[in-house]
Amino acid sequence: MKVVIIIPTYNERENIKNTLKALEEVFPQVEEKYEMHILVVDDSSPDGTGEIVKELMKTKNFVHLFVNKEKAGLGAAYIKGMKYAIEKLQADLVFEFDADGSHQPKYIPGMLKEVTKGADVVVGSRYVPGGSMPKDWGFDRKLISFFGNLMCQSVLFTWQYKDMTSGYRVSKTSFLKRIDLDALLSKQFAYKIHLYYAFHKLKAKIVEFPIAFVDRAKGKTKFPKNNIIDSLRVIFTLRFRESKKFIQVCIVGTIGAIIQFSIFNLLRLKTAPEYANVIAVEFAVIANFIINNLWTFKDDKIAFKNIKKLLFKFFQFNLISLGSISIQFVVMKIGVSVLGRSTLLENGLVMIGILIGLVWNYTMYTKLIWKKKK
Ligand SMILES: Nc1nc2c(ncn2[C@@H]2O[C@H](COP(=O)(O)OP(=O)(O)OP(=O)(O)O)[C@@H](O)[C@H]2O)c(=O)[nH]1
Ligand SMILES: [Mg+2]
Repeated sequence: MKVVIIIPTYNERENIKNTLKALEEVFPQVEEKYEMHILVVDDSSPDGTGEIVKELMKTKNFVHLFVNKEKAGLGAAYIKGMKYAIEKLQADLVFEFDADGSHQPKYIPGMLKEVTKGADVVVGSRYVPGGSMPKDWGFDRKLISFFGNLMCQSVLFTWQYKDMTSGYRVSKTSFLKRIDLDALLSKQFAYKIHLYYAFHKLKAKIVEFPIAFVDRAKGKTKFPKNNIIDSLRVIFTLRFRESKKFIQVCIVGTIGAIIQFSIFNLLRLKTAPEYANVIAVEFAVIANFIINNLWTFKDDKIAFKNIKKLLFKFFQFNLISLGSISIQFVVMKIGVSVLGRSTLLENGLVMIGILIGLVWNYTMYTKLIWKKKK
């Protein structure tokens, strides 16, 4: 199996030689089935990092170089490197690995062993037992890292992962090929968060492997100042994408309620109010079904031509709506009998009923009516 260690560089003249040497030294400890290669992605570093790599390539045929014309960001460099590793080097696995000495090569054999045991992605983690942060890092940088991870976990609901902002990772290219790398939301550091989430969505087996992250050996940081804002943008955009359908279902529900009120008021003077309301409810249900079909779930739309299927789904939709009404009935019944009666309380119970009803509707719509085709 071919393993390509991707190393992005920008002005790492003082580090690159040592980094490549240290990597080469651990290669003999790697299981024999892994064929190790290194790909440096250099953004035409003015300090001549690329020239040093070219010199080394004369004697080391496992070292490769990809040169970018200009500095385009950490994410951009890794994405280019991944594509090159997949298309030109036919890599089965790629490492994301920094040039500055922060990522210690001694973990590579262990991380690959996890792949042998069945992992699709192995993340070098600072927040699992055995992992650690640089001792000489200031309180502020540690705090930023800690809260960055906390934000990822709480906004994306990914509590099972402890270090979503780690830069040290090995992943199977079979998974990378299924991800649109050009569509990752950031070309900076935050691409890491998006990529981690993309692996999670693909149900990749992700293992966090404890690492001691150490401070950069030499040279200056390239960590851009807008990184925090950029990472927050990525996290919240991912969350919004996930919640989009739920928000749409809420909007459609509100439209339904407006329709129900309007029809009810049109009919109530001509018919008994209980009948007027039943007719009004059914109008709202029909409208909700049509709008959800054309808008919320347009990707999984039930074709209007397919009358039999449409009628069947509409029948199911009615049952689901009935379920929602029943939930609201039960909430009110139990609420009042346990807590007693008052205007505020009963309105609160209506609110709770609506919320539970919404979750019920959303779940049934996605799992039953507009189930994703595999
Ligand atoms: N090709 C390329 N490499 C980059 C770019 N930005 C950073 N790098 C490299 O990516 C790796 C990580 O960048 P660092 O500056 O170390 O970022 P950091 O690890 O978050 O911060 P420090 O270690 O404190 O400096 C290093 O090997 C950099 O040389 C870029 O725009 N293009
Ligand atoms: Mg670094």
